[in-house]
Amino acid sequence: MRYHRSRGWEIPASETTPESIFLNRRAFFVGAGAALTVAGLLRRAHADDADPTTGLYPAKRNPAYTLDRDVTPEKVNLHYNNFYEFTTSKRVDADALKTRPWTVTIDGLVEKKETIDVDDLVKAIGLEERLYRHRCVEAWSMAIPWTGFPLKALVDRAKPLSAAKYVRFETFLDDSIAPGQRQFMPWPYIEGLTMAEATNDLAFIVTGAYGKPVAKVQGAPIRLATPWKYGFKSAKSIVKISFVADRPQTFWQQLGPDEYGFWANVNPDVPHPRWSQARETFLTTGEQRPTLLYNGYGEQVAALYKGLEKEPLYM
Ligand SMILES: Nc1nc2c(c(=O)[nH]1)N[C@H]1C(S)=C(S)[C@@H](COP(=O)(O)O)O[C@H]1N2
Ligand SMILES: [Mo]
Repeated sequence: MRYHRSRGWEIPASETTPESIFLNRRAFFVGAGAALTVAGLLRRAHADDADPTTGLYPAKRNPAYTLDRDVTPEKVNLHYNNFYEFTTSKRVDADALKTRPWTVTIDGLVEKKETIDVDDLVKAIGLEERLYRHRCVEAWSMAIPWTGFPLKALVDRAKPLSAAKYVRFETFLDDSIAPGQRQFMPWPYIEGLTMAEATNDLAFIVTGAYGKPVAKVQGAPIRLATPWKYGFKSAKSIVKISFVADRPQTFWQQLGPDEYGFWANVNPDVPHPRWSQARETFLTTGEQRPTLLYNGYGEQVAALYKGLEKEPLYM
């Protein structure tokens, strides 16, 4: 975002419509073969070593989470991603990521430290589907049917000690499969939330999307979704969740301390130092809309920030 200004997101909004995304792909010019190719791409994006949870999808949709726009087509979502471990381009190839077996370590200031297989975690907590908006700090947005469970369920399971003030998320580190990690950046990718944020009902651990296990480019097998914050908060392919006393130093803060902060709550009135946040471009249609405070989720989360007005809450 700071370091690769000339990449995909800087192309004009008119070029970020799905049509141009796909028309640019040679696969779409091969006539009758095109449908097969798309099916192949989708299959490849999901194929992996045995995932014993596939039978849990699609999960029951939680009707409490509604959208003011159409869901972004899956094909668009799978071909316009941010996953710097692999590339700074929006066309991510994460096939080399081996997502089974996959364990998540839960540690730090908790009663119950554990390293648990992601499938055991899913089976223990259970799954639901939620429709969430997603607003990238680059001013584009999507709407996604995520499957997963409230982060609060994981917090409750870990039984944090009173000294735990923050939850810290860490993405895998393996530069033999992730070429981006051979670039000079502050790996591994770290993100963080306060305990109050982590236990807010909206904070969601994602293991699926579009009614099936989440794809590699989307951060398989387990990622975060915090829809009132800019998208970079939602760390992908998580291997460790730590309960800590001090505010974590995040990946983006380390890369660009003047541009990316800890809180990163969506606010149309607080511009990024290099561009406005007043509007957003919806990726499906290229339609522009006014950005909403807390990405429209203020009713659920505004109270979290009472008394913190002096903090840079929107960066
Ligand atoms: N580990 C990791 N997590 C990440 C990123 C990343 O580069 N690496 N990019 C972030 C950004 S900037 C966004 S907008 C979302 C993108 O999620 P999506 O590709 O599924 O839309 O993932 C976030 N999580
Ligand atoms: Mo983003």
